[in-house]
Amino acid sequence: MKKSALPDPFEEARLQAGLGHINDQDDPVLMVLRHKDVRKCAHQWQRFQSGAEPGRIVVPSEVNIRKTRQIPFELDPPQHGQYRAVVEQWFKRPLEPAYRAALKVQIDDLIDEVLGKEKVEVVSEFSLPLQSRALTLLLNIPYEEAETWISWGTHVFRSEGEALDGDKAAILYDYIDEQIDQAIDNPGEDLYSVLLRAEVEGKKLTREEVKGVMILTFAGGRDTVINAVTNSIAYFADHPESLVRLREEPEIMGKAVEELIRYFAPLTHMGRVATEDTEVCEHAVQADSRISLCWASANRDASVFEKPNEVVLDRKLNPHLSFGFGHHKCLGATHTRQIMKILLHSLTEKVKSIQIEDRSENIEEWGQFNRKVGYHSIHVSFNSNS
Ligand code: EMZ
Repeated sequence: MKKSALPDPFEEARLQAGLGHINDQDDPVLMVLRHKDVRKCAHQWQRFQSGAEPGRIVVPSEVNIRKTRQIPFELDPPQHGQYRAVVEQWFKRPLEPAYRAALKVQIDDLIDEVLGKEKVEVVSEFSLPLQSRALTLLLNIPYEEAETWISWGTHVFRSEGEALDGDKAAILYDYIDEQIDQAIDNPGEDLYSVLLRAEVEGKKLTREEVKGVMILTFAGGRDTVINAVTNSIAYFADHPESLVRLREEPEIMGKAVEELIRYFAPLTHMGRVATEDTEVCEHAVQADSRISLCWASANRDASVFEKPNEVVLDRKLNPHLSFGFGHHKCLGATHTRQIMKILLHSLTEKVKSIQIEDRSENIEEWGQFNRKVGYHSIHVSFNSNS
């Protein structure tokens, strides 16, 4: 197995029971592992809700570090749809030609920058700046603001060796509060101002609700995008032939993006809270207990994907669940797909090969499962095409 591979730790449990067990801060989680069951539970929002206590559907639970409800992610229908409608169009802007052109300039510049260096640490010097600079486009605010976010490191709620970090979270909350104040004093065309003007059922969003959307925008697309970008670099370093293939067959770029996102599954799983006594895979689930929908496991389900553990760049049918499933499908998916598409294009245009010097893997521990999700750090050199 190549070193850039992400092994599937769930296979045996998925085949045997279809379930896994985690004790997360004394609030256990029953992991749902099969593609079919994950989709079914995602659909049953009345039985498995998202609108529980803020932070509780995230695994590891964030109930101890935040009170603000993330919107629309921690709401159920019908409120979910009403709030989602406020931001849906905004999050589709990455499809606009001008947005894509601006993103291409950012990514090209970054690649030129790393090509000029002898050695690069991908997570901190490539993926994090890429994610943060791209976020200025999504928020429609000045490019320079990215420097502040880069200084926060890869995860806003976690720090090295610590699953949850309340002090770090406070930096984000204070920052968002300040930004909201500025947008109130000086409204513009940025996401804060758009949210402050928005209405649901004829009523303006409260400050807490605006904050809830902004926290989600910052937190949800951070380590996930960073993992997707870092894993892509590691993958192309180990598979120079794939870079050559994409250069020669640019028409498969869209499929390749979906396949890498399936294979990487940057977010392992997402929780739900049972509203009644029920069962999953013939296993009893008590009211008010937690389950998780394991996207990473579903993506390797051999009853759905042929050769699930291989990256098949032009995979035809690819109903992967990396962006979730059902009405909660990831709001940032359009933005992420554009980042990945442009990244692959720019790499094929500018980079001949990538050499890895050393890497430190990021292994998540979920009960009996250890899952590699990406890297803490990875030192490489980029070699130019020209
Ligand atoms: C939450 C979550 C959203 C959570 C789609 O995922 O992402 C996590 O990284 C955050 O910690 O708060 O935003």
